[in-house]
Amino acid sequence: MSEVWQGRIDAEDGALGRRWHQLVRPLAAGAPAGVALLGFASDEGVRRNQGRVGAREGPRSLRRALAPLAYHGVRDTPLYDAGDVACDGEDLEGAQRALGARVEALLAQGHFPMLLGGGHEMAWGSFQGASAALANDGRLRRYGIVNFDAHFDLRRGRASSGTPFLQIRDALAARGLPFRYLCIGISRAANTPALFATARECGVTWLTDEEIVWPKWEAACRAIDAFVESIDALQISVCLDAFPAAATPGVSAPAARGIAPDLALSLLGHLLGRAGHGKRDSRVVLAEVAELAPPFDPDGRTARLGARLVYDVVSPLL
Ligand SMILES: [Mn+2]
Repeated sequence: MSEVWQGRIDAEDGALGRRWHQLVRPLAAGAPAGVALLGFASDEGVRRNQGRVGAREGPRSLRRALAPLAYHGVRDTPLYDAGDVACDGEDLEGAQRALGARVEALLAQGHFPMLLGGGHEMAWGSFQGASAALANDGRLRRYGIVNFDAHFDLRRGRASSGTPFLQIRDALAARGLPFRYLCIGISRAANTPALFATARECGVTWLTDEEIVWPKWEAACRAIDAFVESIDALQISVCLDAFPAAATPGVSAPAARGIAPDLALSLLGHLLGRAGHGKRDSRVVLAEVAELAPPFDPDGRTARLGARLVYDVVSPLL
């Protein structure tokens, strides 16, 4: 862990000159509630989905990009590194169950799980943990997911990085619970009519990449507001392929158009505020940044944007 959490130290500035690498510490049993960074080192789902593999190295790259970021915390909330859940070989289902068990335990201990991916198959693992943690308090009845993604990830068939949200839909349906899913940044060019039909069947709400532009900012915010009003618990998922290839080349399936990083970060901030993130009655249960593939990210720009997304989610809690 220590080799990743390293960087510049502005000793002359004391407590006001600190960076994340100086605050992050390993998560120990019984530690006070805080933010827990948990990696999902897997690209088995991407391999099964016929994408470019490499996401297994994503968590490590995200930590490296987070290490030098300036710390502005005012609440002394602990910031933990909870390590990685890794997918060894082809046992993706086992790794997803293990991720779920870790997430459930973190939530039970009062931590905010901030997940670092890893292929987007991580969303099925994190949901397993969230649903187990929420099953008894009624919030699972009004569980929602906001996913920044060029793709619906609602494929049928063997579990992969393309199927997690249909798996979630099916798991909720098996309990007689509704599926509330808002996708932001859907690309018409990257989803066939069959996939749009599945999204319609599943009652999905989406905004295409053509709708995520500054002149349509208000409409996007209103769509987010309406969605947040319909839920009591929120899983936030960000797939780094939602952005243009020029901004995030280091993903399994780069996008030609994508959504602008500044606009996406502003919408993420709007979503967090609307969901009460950082307040006592926050609806935000966990967040995840998926699909960073370092082998295709030679200058680290994809990791840098992924880290900024993590930073923007975590900072209001610190
Ligand atoms: Mn995805």
